[in-house]
Amino acid sequence: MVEAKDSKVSTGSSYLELNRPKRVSMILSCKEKVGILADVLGFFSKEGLTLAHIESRPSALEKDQFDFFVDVMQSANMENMDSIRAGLENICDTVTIIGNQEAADTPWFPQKISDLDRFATHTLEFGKELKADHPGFSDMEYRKRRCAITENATSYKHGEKIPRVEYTDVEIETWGKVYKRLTDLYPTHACKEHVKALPLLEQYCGYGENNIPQLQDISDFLHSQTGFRLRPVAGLLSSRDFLNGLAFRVFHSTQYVRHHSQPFYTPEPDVAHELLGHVPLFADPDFAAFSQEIGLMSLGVSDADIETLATCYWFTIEFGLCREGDEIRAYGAGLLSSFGELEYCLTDKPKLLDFDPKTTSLTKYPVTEFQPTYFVAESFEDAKKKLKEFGNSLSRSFAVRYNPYTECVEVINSQ
Ligand code: HBI
Ligand code: NLE
Ligand code: FE
Repeated sequence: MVEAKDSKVSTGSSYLELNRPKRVSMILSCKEKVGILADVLGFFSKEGLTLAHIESRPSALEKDQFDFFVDVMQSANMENMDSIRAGLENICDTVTIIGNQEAADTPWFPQKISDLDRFATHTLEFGKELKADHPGFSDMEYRKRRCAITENATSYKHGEKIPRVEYTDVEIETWGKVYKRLTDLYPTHACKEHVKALPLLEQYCGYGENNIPQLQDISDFLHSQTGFRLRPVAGLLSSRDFLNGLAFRVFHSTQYVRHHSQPFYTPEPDVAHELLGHVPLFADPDFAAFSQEIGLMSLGVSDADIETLATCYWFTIEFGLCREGDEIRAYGAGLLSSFGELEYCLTDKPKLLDFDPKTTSLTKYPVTEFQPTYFVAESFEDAKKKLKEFGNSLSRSFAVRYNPYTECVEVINSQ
């Protein structure tokens, strides 16, 4: 297991290791089958690839399956990695290329759930993108109230109860308007997982037009359904911190309410966005797994890869559409919390494309207005599969897996 230091992850490489020829590591997961090792070795030989190391271990994840850890010497024959991967996929069940040994400059990442406490004071100033007349910017009384609420978040530590907020009449009225308009739209616009979860949230967590539910009650409920938990956050986190939290099935949630003058749309997350947009979906097992997958992929990757994953996050968890029989429905939280955009997204105004991480991750998007383009997923299961495959192309010199018993991330490499 790799030991995390403050800013870098030590990969334990010695001077000699750093100077040895470059290698590419992979994990080949296979079902027990006579002759499979010979098939794998035959493939490398046919491709003219030299192995520097091979070992097999029983898979920690799948029964009756085992993993070959292979280090291949870097050579000209490795130029077409896609065809090498495809060839290996004909032989093995899953192929994870865990990057080359050069990528030693791994940014720090949380390895245990309480490491998330370090993000508490890292929030970014949102405002650059906001017009100066945005009410969340210029209404001083509103800003003061928000500061009072966000104090809960900056001092919060993992394992504590999330402090309850006593909301004002104005805040409850704003929430009520949003709640009413959205719940009218959900039966025709929201995906089935959302429609299924809302009555449970009304029953167990105090969801309703006249009550703003409390984060702790929701966190307890989600934990009982999918293991997801909420953590209060003072505002926007960096994409890296925010995505890293998802690896632990932790969702950072704001607790303040949007400005009363614009209930139909706000560019910033607020409690209505988190509780009506995100929370119902985290109660669904497939969606929870999909979200955690993006989180796990974000641990220790380069800034460029974080951008790529943040874009995938944006077009799925935040603004995703999905197919349901002949219909298209919204599952993205940014849509499910804005009655303006929820109506708009299913008109013929925006452009709809099929979700495909490769193209999706290259698409630019505005953050303070309705989206011009949405991506449509076949299902959460399918989106997860596509994303996982795509994740193999990101540069990282190790793989990770989450251990739910210890609530720790385990680092897997060939050492
Ligand atoms: N921070 N608190 C918070 N809430 C979000 O929804 C959020 C964030 N930081 C980044 C982010 N969302 C995304 O847009 C992606 O960059 C991951
Ligand atoms: N536009 C959304 C809303 O109005 O609820 C919030 C999006 C946050 C990224
Ligand atoms: Fe969001």
